[in-house]
Amino acid sequence: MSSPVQGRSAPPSPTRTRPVTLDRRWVVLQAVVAAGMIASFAAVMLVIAGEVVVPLAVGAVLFAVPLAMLAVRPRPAAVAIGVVSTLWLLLNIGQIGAVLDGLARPTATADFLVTLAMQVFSVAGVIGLVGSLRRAPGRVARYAVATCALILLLGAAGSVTLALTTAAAPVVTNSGQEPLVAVRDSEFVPAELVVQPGTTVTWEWSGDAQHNVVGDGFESPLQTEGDFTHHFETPGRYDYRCTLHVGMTGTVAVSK
Ligand SMILES: [Cu+2]
Repeated sequence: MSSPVQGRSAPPSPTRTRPVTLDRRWVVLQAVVAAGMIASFAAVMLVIAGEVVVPLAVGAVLFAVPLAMLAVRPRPAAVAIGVVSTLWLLLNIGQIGAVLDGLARPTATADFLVTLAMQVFSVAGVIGLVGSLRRAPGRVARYAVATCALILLLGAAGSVTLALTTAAAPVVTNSGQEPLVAVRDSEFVPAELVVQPGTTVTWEWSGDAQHNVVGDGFESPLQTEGDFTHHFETPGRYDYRCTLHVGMTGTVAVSK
């Protein structure tokens, strides 16, 4: 309010200062960012990895603390969310291969969407950091929230459409030839292999990065080359994954 001081003896401020409080819309943006990042981390652990991933759990806590503080101390909390977003984005530059990998496969909807969501929210968090520090006009924050929503909606719609219209991932049955899975950079090809009981499956490393093959009852070393075999006797679905790369998963289906 710019109304004159009423009935107070304190002298008016000699210079016009920026408002002390932060525009509510920046608070909303940072709340969306923190909640979005926590939801993305949770989705990776619950849906994709199926276990607690320590760096993601730590990240979730780092966003949850300032999120809880937003109502009490809006500006420091908004700044903190922006700082965590910035750190996460910087860390991600080192993982750019995995990020691009996730974005390059829009038909793997869950993996694609969490990867997209984490990029979108963390960039929004950096915008929120700058906006909160400079106490920029709130409408910028509102545009940022709207842009996040738009990108994620388009991403979800595009991914689901592509997944529905594209043929399912190739399923290879061992009809005589040796069942082989290529371990490439952040994917197993074929991702689903159907074999008969009593088959030995061979994984052959052909990427540049380190990967492993970890399933229920079998585990390869982390390596960049060579191969690994496992004998499948009992019918069932054997999901496996690389523990280094979120979303790098495969299945051996043993059926008669
Ligand atoms: Cu890997």
